[in-house]
This record gives sequence, structure tokens and C-alpha cells, in this order.
Amino acid sequence: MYQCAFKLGTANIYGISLGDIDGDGDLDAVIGNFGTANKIYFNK
Ligand SMILES: [Ca+2]
Repeated sequence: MYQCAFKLGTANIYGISLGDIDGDGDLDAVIGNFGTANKIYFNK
């Protein structure tokens, strides 16, 4: 499960990428936000 929930359509999200960033074998999500720092959601 993702550690943080995020709402689509309420924030200025311009890009979502999925990939195994931390190398634990589960897909993680990188959320690009307009005007703020990108966020990485690790799927533990
Ligand atoms: Ca991962």
C-alpha cells in the first residue's frame, strides 16, 4: 500500500511516473506538482 494518499483533480498535478525507485521490487509513484516540489510515494 502507498504510504500517502493523493487526490487527483484537486491539485495541479502535471505528471505521474511509476517505477521501483528504492529497489524493493514494488512500484513507487513520483508525482509532479505545478509550483511545488515533486513528491515520491514509496510503495512498501
Ligand atoms: Ca519500491
